[in-house]
Amino acid sequence: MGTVIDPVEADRIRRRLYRTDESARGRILETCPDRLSEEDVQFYRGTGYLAMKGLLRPSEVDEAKSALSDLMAKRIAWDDRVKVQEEPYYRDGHADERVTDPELRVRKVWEFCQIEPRLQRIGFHPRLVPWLEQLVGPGFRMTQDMALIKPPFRGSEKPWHQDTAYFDWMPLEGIIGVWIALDPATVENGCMQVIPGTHLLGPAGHFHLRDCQLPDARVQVSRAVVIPLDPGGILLFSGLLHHGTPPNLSGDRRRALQYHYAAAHCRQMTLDEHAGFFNEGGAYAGCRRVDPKSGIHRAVYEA
Ligand SMILES: O=C(O)CCC(=O)C(=O)O
Repeated sequence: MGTVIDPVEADRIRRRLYRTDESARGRILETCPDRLSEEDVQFYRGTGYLAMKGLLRPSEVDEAKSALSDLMAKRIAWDDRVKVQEEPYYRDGHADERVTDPELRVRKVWEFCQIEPRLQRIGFHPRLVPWLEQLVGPGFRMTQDMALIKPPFRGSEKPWHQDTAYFDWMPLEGIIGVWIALDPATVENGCMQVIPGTHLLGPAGHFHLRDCQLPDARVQVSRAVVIPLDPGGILLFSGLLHHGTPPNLSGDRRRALQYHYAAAHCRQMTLDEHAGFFNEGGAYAGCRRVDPKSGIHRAVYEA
Protein backbone atom coordinates (compact mmCIF):
# COMPACT_ATOMS: atom_id res chain seq x y z
CA MET A 1 0.00 0.00 0.00
CA GLY A 2 1.33 3.49 -0.89
CA THR A 3 0.18 7.08 -0.52
CA VAL A 4 -3.59 7.41 -0.90
CA ILE A 5 -4.67 9.59 -3.85
CA ASP A 6 -8.36 8.62 -3.99
CA PRO A 7 -10.28 11.48 -2.28
CA VAL A 8 -12.93 9.16 -0.83
CA GLU A 9 -10.31 7.00 0.84
CA ALA A 10 -8.36 10.13 1.88
CA ASP A 11 -11.46 11.49 3.59
CA ARG A 12 -11.99 8.17 5.35
CA ILE A 13 -8.43 8.36 6.67
CA ARG A 14 -8.94 11.96 7.76
CA ARG A 15 -12.00 11.02 9.81
CA ARG A 16 -10.77 7.72 11.21
CA LEU A 17 -7.15 8.56 12.11
CA TYR A 18 -7.25 12.26 12.97
CA ARG A 19 -9.22 14.64 15.09
CA THR A 20 -11.62 16.69 12.99
CA ASP A 21 -12.95 18.98 15.72
CA GLU A 22 -11.44 22.18 17.10
CA SER A 23 -12.52 21.02 20.59
CA ALA A 24 -9.47 18.76 20.67
CA ARG A 25 -7.23 21.81 20.61
CA GLY A 26 -3.85 21.64 22.34
CA ARG A 27 -2.39 24.41 24.50
CA ILE A 28 -1.29 27.36 22.38
CA LEU A 29 0.28 30.38 24.08
CA GLU A 30 -1.19 33.71 22.95
CA THR A 31 2.20 35.42 22.69
CA CYS A 32 5.85 34.52 22.34
CA PRO A 33 7.90 35.35 25.46
CA ASP A 34 11.57 36.41 25.19
CA ARG A 35 12.40 33.47 27.44
CA LEU A 36 10.24 30.45 28.22
CA SER A 37 8.88 30.36 31.76
CA GLU A 38 9.67 27.38 34.00
CA GLU A 39 6.04 26.33 33.48
CA ASP A 40 6.51 26.35 29.69
CA VAL A 41 9.69 24.28 29.94
CA GLN A 42 7.95 21.78 32.24
CA PHE A 43 4.97 21.66 29.87
CA TYR A 44 7.35 20.78 27.01
CA ARG A 45 9.12 18.12 29.10
CA GLY A 46 5.81 16.53 30.12
CA THR A 47 3.84 16.70 26.88
CA GLY A 48 6.61 16.81 24.25
CA TYR A 49 5.33 20.01 22.64
CA LEU A 50 5.00 23.75 23.04
CA ALA A 51 2.94 25.93 20.70
CA MET A 52 2.87 29.72 20.49
CA LYS A 53 1.28 32.40 18.35
CA GLY A 54 3.27 35.08 16.57
CA LEU A 55 6.92 34.04 16.22
CA LEU A 56 7.08 35.71 12.79
CA ARG A 57 5.75 39.15 11.95
CA PRO A 58 3.50 39.41 8.84
CA SER A 59 6.42 40.87 6.83
CA GLU A 60 8.60 37.88 7.80
CA VAL A 61 5.83 35.47 6.77
CA ASP A 62 5.54 37.25 3.40
CA GLU A 63 9.29 37.10 2.90
CA ALA A 64 9.30 33.35 3.66
CA LYS A 65 6.44 32.72 1.22
CA SER A 66 8.26 34.70 -1.51
CA ALA A 67 11.42 32.71 -0.83
CA LEU A 68 9.49 29.45 -1.17
CA SER A 69 7.85 30.60 -4.42
CA ASP A 70 11.27 31.59 -5.78
CA LEU A 71 12.59 28.14 -4.85
CA MET A 72 9.68 26.27 -6.42
CA ALA A 73 9.96 28.31 -9.63
CA LYS A 74 13.77 27.94 -9.52
CA ARG A 75 14.09 31.73 -9.78
CA ILE A 76 17.24 31.71 -7.65
CA ALA A 77 20.68 30.26 -8.39
CA TRP A 78 19.86 26.56 -8.14
CA ASP A 79 21.79 23.82 -6.43
CA ASP A 80 20.86 20.21 -7.13
CA ARG A 81 21.20 19.34 -3.46
CA VAL A 82 17.83 21.10 -2.96
CA LYS A 83 14.99 18.58 -3.31
CA VAL A 84 11.43 19.17 -4.52
CA GLN A 85 8.73 16.52 -4.28
CA GLU A 86 5.43 16.66 -6.16
CA GLU A 87 2.19 15.47 -4.63
CA PRO A 88 1.79 11.76 -5.49
CA TYR A 89 -1.50 12.52 -7.27
CA TYR A 90 0.27 14.68 -9.89
CA ARG A 91 3.42 12.56 -9.91
CA ASP A 92 1.22 9.64 -10.97
CA GLY A 93 0.13 11.64 -14.05
CA HIS A 94 -3.28 12.94 -12.90
CA ALA A 95 -4.50 16.50 -13.36
CA ASP A 96 -7.02 18.58 -11.41
CA GLU A 97 -8.76 21.32 -13.40
CA ARG A 98 -9.04 23.47 -10.24
CA VAL A 99 -5.25 23.67 -10.04
CA THR A 100 -3.32 25.60 -12.69
CA ASP A 101 -0.47 27.12 -10.65
CA PRO A 102 2.45 24.61 -10.65
CA GLU A 103 3.27 25.66 -7.05
CA LEU A 104 0.04 24.01 -5.99
CA ARG A 105 1.28 20.62 -7.13
CA VAL A 106 4.30 20.57 -4.80
CA ARG A 107 4.25 18.51 -1.59
CA LYS A 108 7.60 19.46 -0.07
CA VAL A 109 10.91 21.20 -0.64
CA TRP A 110 13.95 20.49 1.48
CA GLU A 111 17.66 21.16 2.04
CA PHE A 112 17.25 24.76 0.94
CA CYS A 113 19.09 26.59 3.72
CA GLN A 114 22.37 26.25 1.79
CA ILE A 115 21.03 28.53 -0.98
CA GLU A 116 18.18 30.48 0.59
CA PRO A 117 19.36 32.94 3.27
CA ARG A 118 15.81 34.20 3.92
CA LEU A 119 14.73 30.74 5.07
CA GLN A 120 18.03 30.01 6.80
CA ARG A 121 17.57 33.15 8.91
CA ILE A 122 14.17 31.94 10.12
CA GLY A 123 15.76 28.70 11.34
CA PHE A 124 18.03 30.81 13.56
CA HIS A 125 15.47 33.49 14.35
CA PRO A 126 16.66 35.65 17.26
CA ARG A 127 13.46 34.86 19.20
CA LEU A 128 13.75 31.12 18.54
CA VAL A 129 17.40 30.53 19.48
CA PRO A 130 16.98 31.27 23.23
CA TRP A 131 14.03 28.83 23.46
CA LEU A 132 16.06 26.09 21.77
CA GLU A 133 18.89 26.78 24.21
CA GLN A 134 16.46 26.41 27.09
CA LEU A 135 14.98 23.16 25.72
CA VAL A 136 18.06 21.30 24.39
CA GLY A 137 20.96 23.42 25.68
CA PRO A 138 23.44 25.78 24.01
CA GLY A 139 25.56 24.68 21.05
CA PHE A 140 22.74 22.86 19.20
CA ARG A 141 23.08 22.23 15.43
CA MET A 142 20.45 22.49 12.71
CA THR A 143 20.18 19.02 11.17
CA GLN A 144 17.26 19.40 8.75
CA ASP A 145 15.29 22.09 6.91
CA MET A 146 12.10 21.51 5.01
CA ALA A 147 8.93 23.19 3.74
CA LEU A 148 5.69 21.20 3.81
CA ILE A 149 3.33 22.70 1.29
CA LYS A 150 0.11 20.63 1.71
CA PRO A 151 -1.59 22.07 -1.39
CA PRO A 152 -5.38 22.33 -1.78
CA PHE A 153 -7.68 19.46 -2.84
CA ARG A 154 -4.91 16.87 -3.24
CA GLY A 155 -2.62 17.51 -0.25
CA SER A 156 -1.60 14.09 1.02
CA GLU A 157 -1.46 12.83 4.58
CA LYS A 158 1.76 12.60 6.57
CA PRO A 159 0.86 9.53 8.63
CA TRP A 160 1.59 9.35 12.37
CA HIS A 161 5.29 8.92 13.09
CA GLN A 162 8.24 9.92 15.26
CA ASP A 163 10.83 12.06 13.47
CA THR A 164 13.73 10.24 15.12
CA ALA A 165 12.67 7.12 13.17
CA TYR A 166 14.00 8.96 10.09
CA PHE A 167 17.14 10.58 11.55
CA ASP A 168 20.65 9.40 12.33
CA TRP A 169 21.33 11.43 15.49
CA MET A 170 21.59 10.09 19.01
CA PRO A 171 20.64 10.28 21.83
CA LEU A 172 17.10 10.49 20.47
CA GLU A 173 16.00 12.74 23.34
CA GLY A 174 18.39 15.46 22.08
CA ILE A 175 16.38 16.07 18.90
CA ILE A 176 13.83 18.86 18.67
CA GLY A 177 11.62 19.93 15.75
CA VAL A 178 10.19 23.34 14.98
CA TRP A 179 7.14 23.79 12.73
CA ILE A 180 6.14 27.29 11.62
CA ALA A 181 2.85 28.06 9.86
CA LEU A 182 2.99 30.36 6.81
CA ASP A 183 -0.74 30.10 5.96
CA PRO A 184 -3.56 29.67 8.46
CA ALA A 185 -3.08 26.01 9.48
CA THR A 186 -6.53 24.70 10.37
CA VAL A 187 -8.12 21.41 11.34
CA GLU A 188 -9.70 21.45 7.89
CA ASN A 189 -6.55 21.98 5.81
CA GLY A 190 -4.27 19.72 7.82
CA CYS A 191 -2.68 21.44 10.81
CA MET A 192 -0.33 19.43 12.99
CA GLN A 193 -1.83 16.87 15.38
CA VAL A 194 0.20 15.47 18.29
CA ILE A 195 -0.33 12.95 21.07
CA PRO A 196 0.89 14.55 24.29
CA GLY A 197 3.27 12.45 26.40
CA THR A 198 4.10 9.87 23.71
CA HIS A 199 7.72 11.11 23.58
CA LEU A 200 8.18 9.50 27.01
CA LEU A 201 7.35 6.03 25.62
CA GLY A 202 10.64 5.86 23.67
CA PRO A 203 11.21 4.72 20.09
CA ALA A 204 8.36 2.73 18.51
CA GLY A 205 8.34 0.43 15.48
CA HIS A 206 7.78 2.12 12.09
CA PHE A 207 6.71 0.21 8.97
CA HIS A 208 6.40 0.96 5.25
CA LEU A 209 2.62 1.14 4.88
CA ARG A 210 1.16 4.33 3.33
CA ASP A 211 4.53 5.90 4.23
CA CYS A 212 7.13 4.96 6.83
CA GLN A 213 4.81 5.25 9.81
CA LEU A 214 3.41 3.94 13.05
CA PRO A 215 0.77 1.28 12.31
CA ASP A 216 -2.71 2.87 12.42
CA ALA A 217 -3.92 0.41 15.05
CA ARG A 218 -1.23 1.61 17.47
CA VAL A 219 -2.12 5.32 17.22
CA GLN A 220 -4.10 6.62 20.18
CA VAL A 221 -6.23 8.99 18.10
CA SER A 222 -8.62 9.70 20.98
CA ARG A 223 -5.70 11.23 22.93
CA ALA A 224 -4.55 13.43 20.02
CA VAL A 225 -4.75 17.22 20.11
CA VAL A 226 -4.84 19.59 17.15
CA ILE A 227 -2.52 22.60 16.85
CA PRO A 228 -4.22 25.15 14.58
CA LEU A 229 -1.90 28.13 14.03
CA ASP A 230 -2.16 31.49 12.34
CA PRO A 231 0.65 32.46 9.95
CA GLY A 232 3.82 32.99 11.97
CA GLY A 233 2.75 30.68 14.80
CA ILE A 234 5.18 28.00 15.98
CA LEU A 235 5.11 24.45 17.34
CA LEU A 236 8.21 23.09 19.06
CA PHE A 237 8.12 19.31 19.49
CA SER A 238 10.27 16.42 20.66
CA GLY A 239 11.78 14.13 18.02
CA LEU A 240 10.08 11.25 19.82
CA LEU A 241 6.57 12.73 19.88
CA HIS A 242 3.90 10.87 17.88
CA HIS A 243 2.52 13.36 15.34
CA GLY A 244 0.94 13.47 11.90
CA THR A 245 -1.15 15.56 9.54
CA PRO A 246 -4.33 14.47 7.70
CA PRO A 247 -4.94 14.87 3.96
CA ASN A 248 -5.91 18.36 2.80
CA LEU A 249 -9.08 18.09 0.74
CA SER A 250 -10.04 21.74 1.31
CA GLY A 251 -9.55 24.55 -1.20
CA ASP A 252 -6.88 26.25 0.96
CA ARG A 253 -3.20 25.55 0.87
CA ARG A 254 -1.22 25.08 4.07
CA ARG A 255 2.44 26.00 3.79
CA ALA A 256 4.75 25.44 6.74
CA LEU A 257 8.48 25.50 7.46
CA GLN A 258 10.03 22.75 9.54
CA TYR A 259 13.53 22.68 11.02
CA HIS A 260 15.20 20.12 13.25
CA TYR A 261 18.06 20.58 15.68
CA ALA A 262 20.35 18.23 17.59
CA ALA A 263 21.65 19.08 21.05
CA ALA A 264 25.40 19.72 21.34
CA HIS A 265 25.97 16.30 22.92
CA CYS A 266 24.29 14.43 20.02
CA ARG A 267 26.35 12.49 17.48
CA GLN A 268 25.50 10.77 14.24
CA MET A 269 24.89 7.03 14.45
CA THR A 270 25.23 4.03 12.19
CA LEU A 271 22.29 2.07 10.80
CA ASP A 272 23.18 -0.73 13.23
CA GLU A 273 22.83 1.67 16.13
CA HIS A 274 19.54 2.97 14.72
CA ALA A 275 18.29 -0.62 14.45
CA GLY A 276 19.09 -0.97 18.15
CA PHE A 277 16.49 1.72 18.88
CA PHE A 278 13.92 0.95 16.20
CA ASN A 279 13.40 -2.78 16.07
CA GLU A 280 10.63 -5.25 16.34
CA GLY A 281 11.11 -8.96 16.76
CA GLY A 282 14.82 -8.61 15.96
CA ALA A 283 14.23 -6.83 12.59
CA TYR A 284 14.69 -3.17 11.64
CA ALA A 285 11.57 -1.05 12.24
CA GLY A 286 12.93 2.42 11.38
CA CYS A 287 12.73 4.62 8.28
CA ARG A 288 16.34 4.91 7.13
CA ARG A 289 17.39 3.44 3.80
CA VAL A 290 18.64 -0.11 4.19
CA ASP A 291 21.38 -1.44 1.96
CA PRO A 292 20.32 -5.01 1.08
CA LYS A 293 23.98 -6.06 1.57
CA SER A 294 24.09 -4.74 5.13
CA GLY A 295 22.62 -7.88 6.67
CA ILE A 296 19.87 -5.74 8.28
CA HIS A 297 16.33 -6.94 7.53
CA ARG A 298 13.27 -4.73 7.56
CA ALA A 299 10.52 -5.73 9.95
CA VAL A 300 7.22 -6.57 8.27
CA TYR A 301 4.07 -5.41 10.01
CA GLU A 302 1.62 -8.18 10.84
CA ALA A 303 -1.77 -6.62 11.63
O1 LIG B 1 3.60 19.44 7.84
C1 LIG B 1 3.21 18.30 7.66
O2 LIG B 1 2.26 18.06 6.96
C2 LIG B 1 3.91 17.12 8.32
C3 LIG B 1 5.22 17.45 8.86
C4 LIG B 1 5.90 16.26 9.49
O3 LIG B 1 5.43 15.74 10.45
C5 LIG B 1 7.12 15.74 8.92
O4 LIG B 1 7.49 16.08 7.79
O5 LIG B 1 7.79 14.95 9.61
